Amino acid sequence: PEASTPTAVVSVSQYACQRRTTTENNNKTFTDAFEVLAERYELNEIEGPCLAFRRAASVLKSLPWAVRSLGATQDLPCLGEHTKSVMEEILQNGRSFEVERILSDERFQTLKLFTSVFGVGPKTADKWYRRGLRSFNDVLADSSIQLNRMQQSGFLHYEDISRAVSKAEARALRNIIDKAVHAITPDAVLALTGGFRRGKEFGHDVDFIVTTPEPGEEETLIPKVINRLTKQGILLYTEYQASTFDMSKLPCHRFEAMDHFAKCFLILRLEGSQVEGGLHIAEGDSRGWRAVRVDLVAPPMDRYAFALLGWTGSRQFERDLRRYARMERQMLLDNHALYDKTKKELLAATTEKDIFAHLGLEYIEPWQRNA
Ligand code: DCP
Ligand code: MG
Repeated sequence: PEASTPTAVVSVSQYACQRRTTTENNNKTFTDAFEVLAERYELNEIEGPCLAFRRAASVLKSLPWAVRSLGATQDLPCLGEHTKSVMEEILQNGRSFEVERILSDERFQTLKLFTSVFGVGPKTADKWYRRGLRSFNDVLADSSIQLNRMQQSGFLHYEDISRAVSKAEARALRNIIDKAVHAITPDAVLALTGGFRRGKEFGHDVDFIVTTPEPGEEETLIPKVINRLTKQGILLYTEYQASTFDMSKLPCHRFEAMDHFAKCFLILRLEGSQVEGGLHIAEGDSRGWRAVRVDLVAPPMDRYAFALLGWTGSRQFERDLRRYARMERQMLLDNHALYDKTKKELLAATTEKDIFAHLGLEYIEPWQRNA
């Protein structure tokens, strides 16, 4: 027989949008450690190493096998010196001392605690920390701190919002939003997006895209939905942002964290009776309802595919789609549009598949985008 059959080497792309990543993670010990390191750099506003650890975690998440030795990683992209030394430590000791040091660091712990409140970002958290505040009680007892409306509801509903939302709860919310938008416009389109569209069992919120075929009508859709939810008495918090989208200003050249579509950040009251199998709440909680974070985005219909692709995530998948478009295709992609810099034109798309095709990428299903 042949002395040796060459092992099929399927190379792993450096771009998450060329990998298929399901919710099954075979390398959780490594990726959890990388996430802590990335967060530490993020909180210290050191972007390069933060991104490097996020990319490395994303590569390992895409593997259908568990890494058992450093040698097994030699053909993988995006694993640098620092990353490999952390992996080596974990392979040898089952844990990383650097990660443990970060997790026991007072500043890290406090910033993580403060940013876990809805409406509190890294800047505010750091300001509170530098003031000597270390706990929620410290913050709430400090009379010189003026919490904004978002932070007030963040503290008010802290227990509920920091508890994961289940798939059944997401489905119940879909029914509520579906009834609302269709009562307003019978031909409205509603899509569940974010982590739940990727097949996740739990999420920190529930994300929806709503639109209508009538151009311009999508801009009034969210205020009308808000109105209806208010009348139903289930709106606990709302932050509405009107559309600042302007087709003539495309393409946007720099990466923008947020798009310009009309949107709202809500906290809704979800009744247990509406959730199949019941609410995902603490044992002994007998209120019969819980607060849930919901985001609604309303792009115009001709921007729907771009908005859907942009809001489905994951964040790393989105980052790499944009990076791939820019680096490999001389194109600019964001939640609004795809621009071909060579042809100097905007490319049309009615489905996500159209966008992947424009980019010359194989289509990746939503549940394969958990990069
Ligand atoms: N998104 C993005 N950049 C942002 C905010 C959002 O690309 N600054 C996209 C990618 C996210 C999606 O929107 O996947 C929804 O945002 P979420 O924060 O709700 O993230 P997920 O739904 O993916 O996860 P979770 O389960 O935490 O809600
Ligand atoms: Mg989400």
